Amino acid sequence: MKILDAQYVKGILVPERKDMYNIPEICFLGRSNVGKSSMINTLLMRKVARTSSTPGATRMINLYRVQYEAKGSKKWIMFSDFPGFGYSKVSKTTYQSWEKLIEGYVLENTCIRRLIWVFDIRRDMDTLDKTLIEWIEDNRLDVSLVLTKADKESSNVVAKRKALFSNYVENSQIFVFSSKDGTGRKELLSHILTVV
Ligand SMILES: Nc1nc2c(ncn2[C@@H]2O[C@H](COP(=O)(O)OP(=O)(O)OP(=O)(O)O)[C@@H](O)[C@H]2O)c(=O)[nH]1
Ligand SMILES: [Mg+2]
Repeated sequence: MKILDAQYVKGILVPERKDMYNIPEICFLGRSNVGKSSMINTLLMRKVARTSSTPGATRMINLYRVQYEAKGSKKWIMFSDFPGFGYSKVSKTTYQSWEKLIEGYVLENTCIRRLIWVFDIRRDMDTLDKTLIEWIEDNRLDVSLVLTKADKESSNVVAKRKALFSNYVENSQIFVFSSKDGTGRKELLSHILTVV
């Protein structure tokens, strides 16, 4: 998969008609500050998404239209960067509005091909994550897990963490990634290509 172009389309703050672009879409979701926006930039090899060391950087669902070349033909795909959840400094009202936004967006959008659920490889799942697993299973959504910030752990620990996470989710593929050194970039892009 060769990325030819990537453009910011818009930020979505309130639920609206979701299928207006009518191209396959991949959503990046997960806890605040895990590295969702960085992952998009690394995958696209362009700094299109805003990142920050302070949690709560992404405050809307930001859409990026991506043109790529595969098997000699040019195609379009949408990457959507979600606000992170579980960040305590965001007010309860704001957080609830994000939850509603994300839930409505995901459940009503027929273009979504896969959720990419991004984890910090060093963190364990907690009750909030487990609630999300239930929601994903109840709604029969297709999800793949990506353990990012792998550069922060030794390869031994990375392998152990990957094995541990495979216990939490059945029927989901797990990938290891680093936005810092590009680990797993090719694998994740190829995976995305197989699901669109
Ligand atoms: N070492 C390392 N740092 C990373 C990696 N990915 C992201 N970071 C750092 O983690 C911080 C958060 O990254 P973001 O990409 O903004 O995270 P996010 O999940 O989009 O955060 P929110 O939008 O606030 O939910 C930044 O300081 C990044 O530089 C990685 O793979 N390795
Ligand atoms: Mg972000």
